[in-house]
Amino acid sequence: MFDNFPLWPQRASTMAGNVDALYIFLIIVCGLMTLLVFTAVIYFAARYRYRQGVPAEQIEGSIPLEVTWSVIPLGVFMVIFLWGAVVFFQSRTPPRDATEVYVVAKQWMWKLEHAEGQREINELHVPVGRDVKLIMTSQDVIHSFFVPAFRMKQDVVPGRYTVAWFRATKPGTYHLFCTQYCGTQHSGMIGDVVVMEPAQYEAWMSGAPTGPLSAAGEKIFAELGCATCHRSDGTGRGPNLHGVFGKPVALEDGRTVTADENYLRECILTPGDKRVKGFQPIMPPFQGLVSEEQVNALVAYVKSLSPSTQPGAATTSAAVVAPQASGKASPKATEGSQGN
Ligand SMILES: [Cu+2]
Repeated sequence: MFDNFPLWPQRASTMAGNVDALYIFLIIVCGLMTLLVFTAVIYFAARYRYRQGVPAEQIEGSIPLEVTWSVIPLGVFMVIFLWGAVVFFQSRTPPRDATEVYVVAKQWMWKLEHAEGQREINELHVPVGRDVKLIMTSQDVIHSFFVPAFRMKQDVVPGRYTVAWFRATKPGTYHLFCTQYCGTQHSGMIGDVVVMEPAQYEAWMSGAPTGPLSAAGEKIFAELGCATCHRSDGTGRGPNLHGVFGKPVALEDGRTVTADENYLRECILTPGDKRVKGFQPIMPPFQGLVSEEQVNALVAYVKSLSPSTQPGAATTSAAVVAPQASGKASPKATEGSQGN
């Protein structure tokens, strides 16, 4: 009956059912309350209407009644709060072993880079049944990554990473929207998320002759001369980056931060802001000198140096140098001439 009149978008991720259940609960609670209020309005309007010759009657308050209509809504609101918090934390906490895709938004397109090296525009291919973590940033204004079938939406903000994740449950092609007004052709900033069977996905993956993103990062790392100071034996003028990702870092100003994607990004672009304790402020800021794609590759490379958080990533990135990196990333500096 409702085949041509769907009330909901397709449910194609593990979060979709949870979000819908909460939403249906909210609709039922709101519906019942509306019914209750209007019934009471009509009943009281009739019961206490003005009647000729009948004097108005003074009605005193009732403590039990007031406690009842305070405690019951409190309980209902606490259920909404707790349920909402659980769904929120689920949707905001990417599983640790998720496949990673870097997203760069710009007016008016989506650029997607798989950690394995594949690059796409306005199309994202993912396997069914695997967790996918999106590490997103924008080249210009605020955009927002919205896949209704996954019940997933996250703003994409210039100057920092935001993170989202999903696990697709049904093969198919789903709409990707930009859902933050971002200029003239905002409505055209759309794309497809293509969910494939694992075997199909493997075939698609092997179709493109590219190396992993971390290998592209390793090449940029060498080209910018980063390796001169960030030595793996710990004797360099910069911190040794092996095993750093995901760990707490003590800063010169006394604070301690976690070395997540955003911290690595900040350290590349504005290294003076959160300088590691015990190191001199000698690293130049790379703000404006490297593209968002290059920053993503560098971050992926540094992450690959911490094998415990990135199972499998370190082995693939160690030796290979991605052939596509030289085209996209074109820093002129040679090793040793810059970046100390
Ligand atoms: Cu946009």
